[in-house]
Amino acid sequence: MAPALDPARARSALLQARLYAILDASYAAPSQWPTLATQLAEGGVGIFQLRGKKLTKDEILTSAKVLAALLARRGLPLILNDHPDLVVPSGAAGCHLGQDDLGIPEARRLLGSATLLGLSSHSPCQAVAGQALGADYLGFGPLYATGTKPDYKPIGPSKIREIAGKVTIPFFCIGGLNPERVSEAASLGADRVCLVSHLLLAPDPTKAAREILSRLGRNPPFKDAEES
Ligand code: 3NM
Repeated sequence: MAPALDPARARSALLQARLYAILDASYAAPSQWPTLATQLAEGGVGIFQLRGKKLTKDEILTSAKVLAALLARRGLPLILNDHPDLVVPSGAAGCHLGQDDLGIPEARRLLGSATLLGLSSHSPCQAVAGQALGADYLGFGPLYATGTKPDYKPIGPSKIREIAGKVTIPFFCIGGLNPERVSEAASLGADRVCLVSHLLLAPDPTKAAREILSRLGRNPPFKDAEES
């Protein structure tokens, strides 16, 4: 197995990342993931997640090994959606857990302090709780209705102001984002976003990633924006 990304490097990449892409099997077959990951990394995506809700463990492990090694060469972390048991065998940098998955403290006990643990949060209250439990980063959404996670009620972009004032770990706004909505989210204090369908279905993924990053601009965090 190719050497995994050094944990300190993975953590520093997380802190620098402003655009998070999820390689989701609902939009792109696993055979397309290496090409997509390369194109998106060229466009400035700073962290990736592998999400294959209908894939078998073996299929996830096989794809994760390839992606983790490909991304490690660029100094970028791969996070697995769920499957904490596959983090070490695949060489991934961590895993992303939902509110109903294994808890953050249990995953931490299993994987140790060097592994990146992300948590989906669907309200400012869940975000604060996730930080207190020791998550390294949060997903915050869905901001808007999305066919990628259709059973979740959108929380609306105005909640960004609330979470930005309450959590200090990185949080990635997610759900139904496109360039216009990223501009709106940025104006409300979002400085990190996570996208699935917009990036995976783009005719030119590199260009699409660059455009999203340009929409994030150099907005200061909400606290500073309020002070100025
Ligand atoms: N998690 P798209 S929303 C995977 O709110 C996921 O926790 C969400 O996909 C959350 O960019 C979401 O295609 C789907 O809308 C985001």
